[in-house]
Amino acid sequence: NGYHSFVIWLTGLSGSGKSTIANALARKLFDENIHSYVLDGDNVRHGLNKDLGFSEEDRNENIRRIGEVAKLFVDSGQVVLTAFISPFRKDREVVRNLLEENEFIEVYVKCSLKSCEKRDPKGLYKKARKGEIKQFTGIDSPYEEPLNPEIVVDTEALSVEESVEEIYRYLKENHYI
Ligand code: GGZ
Repeated sequence: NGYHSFVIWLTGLSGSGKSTIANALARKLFDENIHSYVLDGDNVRHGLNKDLGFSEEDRNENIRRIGEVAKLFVDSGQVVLTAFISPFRKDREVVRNLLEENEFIEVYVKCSLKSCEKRDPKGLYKKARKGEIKQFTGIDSPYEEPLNPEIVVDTEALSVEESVEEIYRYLKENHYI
């Protein structure tokens, strides 16, 4: 293949659109003959990281392991798309530092707490507000916005397709693909 592999690291609140965008981007890349793999809560938190919860320590370890896995993917020549809240700046920096400078593309999937809470696709915010889920990001656990992400997609303003297009354009313009 004619490209070097890389990690697209999506970060943002629950309900911001990370997994949806990652999966739509994977489909678009596939259509361009670029094979990628999406890592998200569904395939990581139920398997490799099923021993971890949502305390700050466990989130640190969750992201550390995902970073190591992403690095293995890159070493094997795969493009990897990750969709985790990854709320702590220092954890995202740890992953960035594991990889080469041009291998880590941080995408802030930006959506206000208010809108995420309004979307509430799984009813988790409602449960968190009632105290049925503790340490929920945005409610009683922090989210640290990226200060210098490669890309910001504002999912309150953009459709899924438009967000995907933004990321795709970045990849083209910067000769990743
Ligand atoms: C945040 C939680 C929590 C708590 C369960 N806080 O919207 P979802 O449901 O499908 O995605 C969320 C997912 C977050 O897991 P991550 O591995 O991405 O988190 S982190 O990067 O912070 O380690 C949400 C669900 O798990 N979920 N409890 N307390 N999200």
